Amino acid sequence: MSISPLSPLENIKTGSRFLRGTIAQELNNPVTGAIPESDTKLLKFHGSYMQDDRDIRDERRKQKLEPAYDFMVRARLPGGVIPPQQWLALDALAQQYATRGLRITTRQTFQWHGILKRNLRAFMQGIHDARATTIAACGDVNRQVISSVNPHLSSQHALIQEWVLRLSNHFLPRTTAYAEIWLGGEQVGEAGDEEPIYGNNSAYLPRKFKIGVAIPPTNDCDVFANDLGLVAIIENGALQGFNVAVGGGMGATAGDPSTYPRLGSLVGFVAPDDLIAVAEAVVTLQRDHGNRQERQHARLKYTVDRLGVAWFREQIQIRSGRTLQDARPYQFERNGDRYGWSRGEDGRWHLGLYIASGRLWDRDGLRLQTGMREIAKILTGEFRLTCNQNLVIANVDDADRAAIDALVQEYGLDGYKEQSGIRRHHIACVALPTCGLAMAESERYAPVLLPKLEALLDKYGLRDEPILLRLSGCPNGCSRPYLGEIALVGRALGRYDLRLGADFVGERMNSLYRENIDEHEILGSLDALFGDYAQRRQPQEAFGNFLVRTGIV
Ligand code: SRM
Ligand code: SF4
Repeated sequence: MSISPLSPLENIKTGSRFLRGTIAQELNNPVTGAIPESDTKLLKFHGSYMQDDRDIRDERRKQKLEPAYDFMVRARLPGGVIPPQQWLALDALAQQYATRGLRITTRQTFQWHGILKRNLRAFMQGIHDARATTIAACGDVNRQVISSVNPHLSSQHALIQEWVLRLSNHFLPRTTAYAEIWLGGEQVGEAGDEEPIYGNNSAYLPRKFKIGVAIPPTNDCDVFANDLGLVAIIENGALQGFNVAVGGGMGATAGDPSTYPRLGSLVGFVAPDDLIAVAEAVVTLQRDHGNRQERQHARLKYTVDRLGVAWFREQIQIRSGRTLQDARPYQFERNGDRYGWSRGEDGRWHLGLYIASGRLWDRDGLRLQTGMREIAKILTGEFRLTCNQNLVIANVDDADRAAIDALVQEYGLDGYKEQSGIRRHHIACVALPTCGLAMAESERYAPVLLPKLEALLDKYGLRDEPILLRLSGCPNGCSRPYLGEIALVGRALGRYDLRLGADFVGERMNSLYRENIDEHEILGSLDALFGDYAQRRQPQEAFGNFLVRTGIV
């Protein structure tokens, strides 16, 4: 029997001397704005992607110029918590080095776009000085751990954030390459490096790995879209532990039916004290059994499907030395974010703000980035980014609310007050012009599409109806489109798959309704369906549930 060769990236990793490659030398090469391809793969583990401006790619090719290379950087901000001083520092970096403001991602952290190679080191040093990091924000490792933000009300939320931090820290790579390359760390080389979790051959994981923690009744982080999903079980106001789900993931490759989105499978319940051991068992099982030959089949979801959920459950117990109890009952009531002011158990206040596709910049007559800076200057609490690309100004003293409200209004951050239900519940991935994988517009299409959808909803008196809309520029699924009640998944410029019928709580995926259609057909299909929904829906019935109950999807 012939054994398939390892994917080329496996060799790049194992030959990288714990993620060094030749990144340090190539940053100093003034001849090109790029770095070699093998280094671009390793750079991801350091939290950065090489990109080029796709709007001007053809023009530069005609002029025989190299593409307009620059770098996207993603921070690691577990649970999306940002103290005001840190906000100011991260914002200052955006002003000095980035071209597109601050971008809140669907995994509640910041991305910066457009950083030039010659500035990359100073940028990373700036992130470090702001007491943040970018290590393992991307790459074949455990990435940013996400968690529920809404409502940020109880002492249990604060406790769960401590677990988020513990998980995040536990799975950080231990390589000293990051300090060496970016922070002027001692050039000690890899001799002393060890990776107790990821393996001492520098192979790290077969593919990216994601952990999410949801706090019922809100599934605002789409917990079942994560490789390891944890549902916090709180009884009588106290955290009992976590239900554990394995094998979630959204990505699919266009035209390859052997790839698919999958929701995590519940395998049991674990008490807090056993959480790290169980999580480590899941990560190392994937390290040892994940597919290292074909990257399109390398995520944990394929490992779980190949070896079976029962086998995987058993192996978690053997490896961790812990017994998984039966999953505990819980109920999700909603997805999406809560906007406006809410009051926590301790009497402090939280203000949820809507940020269109997470982009905070001063443009088109808006001064969102400046407004947030002014708020950061007076805030005594902290900021929390949400997994729906929005943010919460959290832990605000009663006495400070009026000043914050005034700034929110002055800088046009009060959009949440008037938005339609579908706008308040939409997510759009970045896509063009920065994403190298985009096949269609997404973030830039949202402001064009939304008014047209709103006009249709108005026709049927559905403007305030909360409907989960997800736009993605390709099937990779960065906006978790397979969990949208309505989703558009880009296939080519101006053409999308229309998917319909997920539930409102992130527990049922949608189905393909029309393939590869243009805007005219999208609006035509939805016009008819909205009309039907307005007429035949049951009281309180969500759009996705209506479509499934009536057999439309
Ligand atoms: Fe993503 C790749 C943006 C969340 C699945 N994602 C990319 C890249 C880096 C493109 C690339 O590889 O060259 C995109 C950079 C665009 C840009 O210009 O900034 C990109 N992904 C994003 C963000 C910024 C979307 C957003 O609009 O907010 C999100 C950043 C998250 C973060 O802060 O860590 C983002 N990506 C997601 C999610 C959602 C989630 O995790 O909850 C998914 C689906 C869940 C999952 O992982 O299964 C997701 N991104 C992918 C995939 C498909 C993975 C797969 O298993 O097939 C790719 C492509 C890949 O890995 O090969 C990808
Ligand atoms: Fe890029 Fe596709 Fe992700 Fe959108 S879904 S950001 S187009 S990789």
